[in-house]
Amino acid sequence: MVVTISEIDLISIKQPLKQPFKTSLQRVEEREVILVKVQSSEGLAGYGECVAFSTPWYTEETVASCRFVMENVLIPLLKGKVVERPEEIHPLFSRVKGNRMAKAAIEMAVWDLFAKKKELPLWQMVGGTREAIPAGVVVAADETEISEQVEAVIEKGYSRVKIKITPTTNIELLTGIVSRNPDTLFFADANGAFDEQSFEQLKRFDQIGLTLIEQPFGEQEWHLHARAKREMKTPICLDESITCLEDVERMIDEQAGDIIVLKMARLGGWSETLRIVELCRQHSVGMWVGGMIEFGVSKAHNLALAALPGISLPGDFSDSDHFWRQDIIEPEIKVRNGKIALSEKPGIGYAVRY
Ligand code: OSB
Ligand code: MG
Repeated sequence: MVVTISEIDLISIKQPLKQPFKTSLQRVEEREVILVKVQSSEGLAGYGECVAFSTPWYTEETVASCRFVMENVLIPLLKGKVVERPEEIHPLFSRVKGNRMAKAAIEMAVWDLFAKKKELPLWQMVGGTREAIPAGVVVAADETEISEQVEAVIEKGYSRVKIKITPTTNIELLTGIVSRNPDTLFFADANGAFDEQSFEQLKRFDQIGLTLIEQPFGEQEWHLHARAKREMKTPICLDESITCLEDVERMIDEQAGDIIVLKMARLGGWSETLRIVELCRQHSVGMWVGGMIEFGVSKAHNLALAALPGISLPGDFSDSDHFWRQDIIEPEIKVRNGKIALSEKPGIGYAVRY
């Protein structure tokens, strides 16, 4: 199978969120992403979505840095190339240092393009076996709003709810929420808000019955994560710390965590992510697919990833209308009975409108 890459377009997408996304790191009210459209000489189009934020509060890359690197470095490397397998993009881009989010957006568009060329749903092309993906939602609100928002999402059918925590989170409030909802899985995400001084505060979360605690410490705090894994019974899950295969190897070697969050954007795209999934399967490391407050193109790639065997926990998969008045895909993503059905159409399986 041969694909000649003829056109690569970058399209800016900007929308206000329906309600502010509040974490200890940042308050997000408006979201800007770059939609990537890669076309082949025969007129097929593959899509990726660059999910860096406008400022470097979550990862080092930004919308502006990604646009610069894509326009000036990555697109010139790829344009006009004859590609036989989507796996060729990762080594082609490896001469460029870092900039994984920029690379991922283009690389993922090429994977979509190949799936369309093969007339296969992307989830089938990568070896997915599941037909419906369990949904999960994030409540990122002020403490006064959390109880009400959790009840509202459970009412909507979500059976996995992620709550943002800090060293000053009201434990009694959280304990009440978890114990009132015994059929719901609760994840707690700290986005690195704890440190050595607040270690004892973290331990208070061990008694609540959480499914996992996500990224309690900073991304390079391997020792503290290993200490948390030793001293606590709640599984420790790494998100920000995991940027490549070597980070996962380190987590395993240093026993610094039990579970990882897969974010293809941060990992540089499909190739690296599939290597990581394989490694985690071999070492029985739990995995789930994380969100980035993204639009439907990124979500569609993530749904395809979540279809793989070994992705053991529900990811950040909410309805299109959770964040957006209007998503950029058709049909929009809809949670039914706590699950999202995978599309049977080729590629990411959704039409893109922008
Ligand atoms: O830490 O998981 C995170 C959103 C933006 C940046 C970081 C994170 C998040 C989320 C996922 O919590 C929200 C979602 O897209 O469903
Ligand atoms: Mg996280």
